[in-house]
Amino acid sequence: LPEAPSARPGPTAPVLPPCPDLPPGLVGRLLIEFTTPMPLERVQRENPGVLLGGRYAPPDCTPAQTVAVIIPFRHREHHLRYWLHYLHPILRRQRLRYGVYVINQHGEDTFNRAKLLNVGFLEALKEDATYDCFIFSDVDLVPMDDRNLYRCGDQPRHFAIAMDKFGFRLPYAGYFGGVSGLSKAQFLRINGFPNEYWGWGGEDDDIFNRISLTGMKISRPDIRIGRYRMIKHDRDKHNEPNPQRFTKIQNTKLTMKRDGIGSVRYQVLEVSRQPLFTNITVDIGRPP
Ligand code: UDH
Repeated sequence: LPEAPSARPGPTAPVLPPCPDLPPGLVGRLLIEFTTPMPLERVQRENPGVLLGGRYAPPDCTPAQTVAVIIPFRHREHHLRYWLHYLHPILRRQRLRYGVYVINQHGEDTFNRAKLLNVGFLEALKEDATYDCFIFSDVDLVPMDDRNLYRCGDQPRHFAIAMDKFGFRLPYAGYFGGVSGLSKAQFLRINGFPNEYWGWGGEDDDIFNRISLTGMKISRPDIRIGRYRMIKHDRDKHNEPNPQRFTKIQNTKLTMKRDGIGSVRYQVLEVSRQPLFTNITVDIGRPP
C-alpha cells in the first residue's frame, strides 16, 4: 500500500533527525587571544550560515532546544566583535538553534546589568516564542573549550567557572557571574532577575540566592572545561561599585517576590537586525 501522504516529508520541509546529545566535530581546547584586529566584515565573511539578526539552525539535525543568547551592553563594540568572532563558530559546532541579542542600555545613567538581562528575556520571546533556553553572557567572556555546551538542563547552569582573571578557579562557592543559563521555566520560577541593582556588583549573588531559595541547585561543567578568557578592560564610566549591594543581597527572600520579571518597566527605542546579532536599544530608566 502507498504511504499516507502526510507521513512523507515534502521537498520544502525536510525532516531532520534529532541532534545527537554529544555534537560531533567539537575540537575541545581553543586558542583565544584579543590582539588581532577584528573587523566585523571579517566575522561576517567567516560565518556565512548565520542569518540576519544573528540567527542560526544546524542544517543537518533538529536541536532539542532553542537558545537565546542575551548580552548586556553599552559602549563595548570592540569586545562584541571578538565575542562574535569566537562564539558563532563555537555555537555552530555545538549544533545549537540560537539567536544573539545585544541589549544596549540607552543614555549615560548608571548601568544595570540584571535589568538588561530581564529585558533580553522578554524581547527575545517577543521575537520568537519558541525560545526555551536563555544564556546570559557578558560581552567580554570567551570560552576556551567548545565542550562547554551552551544549553539548558534540569537545573540552572553556571558556565564561566574558571576565568583567567580568577586564576582559572571559582572565586567563591556561590559565584554565579559572567555566563549563566536558565530554561524559560527556571527563569520564571525565580521571578527572573532583580531590577534594582544599579552599578557594579551583587546582582549575580541575588540571582544565586533566588535559585537556592526556590530549591534549585547550580549545575557546572568540569573545571578543566569551564575555562574562560576575559578581555582586559578598565572599569567603565557609570558602572561604579554599588555600595548597597552587601545589604541588598541579605534581603533577596523579601525582594524577589515583588522585584523581577513580573515588575520590569522599560521602553524599547530601537530593534535593529544586524548580520551577526540583533541590537535592542532600551531605556531602562535610572536609579531612584
Ligand atoms: N557592560 C557594558 N558596558 C558597561 C558596563 C558593563 O557593556 O559600561 C556589560 C558587559 O557585558 C560586561 C558586563 O556588563 O562584560 C559586566 O560588567 P564589567 O565587565 O564591568 O564587570 P567585571 O566584573 O569588571 O568584568 C569590573 C571592572 C573591573 C575593572 C578592573 C580594572 N583593572
